[in-house]
Amino acid sequence: MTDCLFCKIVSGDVPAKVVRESARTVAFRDINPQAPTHVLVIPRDHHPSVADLAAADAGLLAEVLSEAHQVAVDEGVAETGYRVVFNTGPQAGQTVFHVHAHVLGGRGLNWPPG
Ligand code: DGP
Repeated sequence: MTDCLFCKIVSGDVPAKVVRESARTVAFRDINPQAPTHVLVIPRDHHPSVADLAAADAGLLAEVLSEAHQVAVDEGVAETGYRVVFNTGPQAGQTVFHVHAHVLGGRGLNWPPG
């Protein structure tokens, strides 16, 4: 999609601090980190939300989750604990409508989230 911020990160038109890539996914640091580790994992293909991705390509969703875990391993937070979050829809705080998994770690994380 020409009008999508994260599609522009995939294409390289918008710069990002990429930490990990696969044939079908890209992982990059969040511009406004909420924890010492805050990385976003996205599919290269455009899907607006995790619900859309689950319906269109469950295998790609599984790959996004696998990459999220590998990010946690690479960042050294897999042992202590980390959180994977898909904000889905405006009331949940989704602001970018290209599905992304937030990988958060490196500090204690409260529950329930705000
Ligand atoms: P969400 O609110 O769940 O849709 O998360 C969107 C995230 O995207 C938010 O944590 C901030 C991040 N973000 C927004 N614009 C940019 C950008 O241009 N670059 C990077 N790296 N992250 C961005």
